Amino acid sequence: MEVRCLLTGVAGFVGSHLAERLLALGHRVIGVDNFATGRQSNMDSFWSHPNFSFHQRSVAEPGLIEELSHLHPGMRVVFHLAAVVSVPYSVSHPEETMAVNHLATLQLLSDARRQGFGVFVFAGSAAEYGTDSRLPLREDYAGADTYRLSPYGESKYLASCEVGSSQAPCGIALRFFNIYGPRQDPSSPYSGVISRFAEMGCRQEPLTIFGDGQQTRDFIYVSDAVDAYLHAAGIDGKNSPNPVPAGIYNVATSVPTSIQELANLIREFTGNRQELTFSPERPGDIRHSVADIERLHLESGWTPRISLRDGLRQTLTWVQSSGTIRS
Ligand code: UD2
Repeated sequence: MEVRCLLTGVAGFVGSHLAERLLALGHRVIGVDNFATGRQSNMDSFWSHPNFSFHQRSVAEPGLIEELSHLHPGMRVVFHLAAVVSVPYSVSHPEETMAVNHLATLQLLSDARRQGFGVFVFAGSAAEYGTDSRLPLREDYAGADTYRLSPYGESKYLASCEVGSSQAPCGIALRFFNIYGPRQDPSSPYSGVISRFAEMGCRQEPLTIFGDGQQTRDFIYVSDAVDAYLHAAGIDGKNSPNPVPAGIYNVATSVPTSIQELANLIREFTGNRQELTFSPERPGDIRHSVADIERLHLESGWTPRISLRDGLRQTLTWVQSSGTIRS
C-alpha cells in the first residue's frame, strides 16, 4: 500500500536518503526544503521520480501543512527533519534556532493534528543529553534541568518532548547520535568528524584531532538511521502505517569509538601515511557519548546493521567518486 509522506528537509543529507528509500518502497514523497543548508544535488537520484513532488518552502511559514494537504490529499505521515543543524550557528543565532527547531515544530505538529495525519516523526539529537555523563545514555536521562551546551540542543529537546507526548498524530521523536555517510557536507570546520576525516584522508592530508583523541562517539551509518525512521513509523511497504507507541527513542549503535581509533581506520582505508595532527580541544566538546538503544529495538525490532568499517568504506567510496577531491 502506498503511504503519502510529507518529508521536511528533503534536500539535506539524511532527508535525501530517507526520500530515496521511501520512493524505492513505492511510497509517495512530498518534499519540502528551503535550501538553507540542503542542496539540490542531493535530490538528483529521485528528482524526476513520478511519486516525488518538491516545494521550496520554509517550515516556519504559517499554514504550510494546510496548503500542502490541499495540493496533496491523503498524506498520512510527517517526517520532520528540516532544522537549523549547526551547533555553532545556533549559538550565534539563538532566536532563529528556537523559532525554527522548536516553535515551527509545534506549529507543524498541531497543523498535522488538524489535518488528520496519523504519524509525526521528528529528528531529535544526542545534543539533548548535554553534558550528562551517565553512560549508556537512556531516553529518560534528558530532562528540564539537564545542562545543554547550545540553543541547538535545547530547541531539539523542547520539540522532542512535545512530539513524544502527542497521541494524535502518534508523535515519535528519534534522538539520533552521530550519523555519517555519503552526502554529508565536509565543508565547514564544524562538519561531522567523519565527513572531515574522509575528505582529508582521501586528499592525503594530515587528519587533525581536537584534544587527545580519546573522546568517544556513537557513530551510526545513514542507512541504519533511515531504517530507524521506517521502523518507527511502521512503514514496511506492505501495510498501512503501524507506528511504535508515541515517545522518544534513541537511534545509535551503542558502540563507542574513540576519535583516534576513527582517524586510524580512515588512514588505513585511504592509505594515508601522514602523521595525525593534534590541536587544542574544541570548546564545549563532550567527552564520551554512547546510547542505550533497547527502546526502539523492543518496540519495532529495529537494529543497526552496518559496522563502522563497512560504513566508512561506503562513505570513502562516495567521497572518492563525488568529485570533491582535487588532486
Ligand atoms: C556535534 C553535535 C551534534 C551534531 C554533530 C555533527 C553537540 C553536543 N552535538 O556532535 O548534535 O550536530 O556535532 O556531527 O554539540 N573532531 C576532531 N577533528 C575534526 C572534527 C571533529 O577531532 O576535524 C572531534 C570533535 O572535537 C569531537 C568529535 O570529533 O570530539 C566529534 O565531533 P563532531 O563535530 O563530529 O560531533 P559531536 O559529537 O561533537
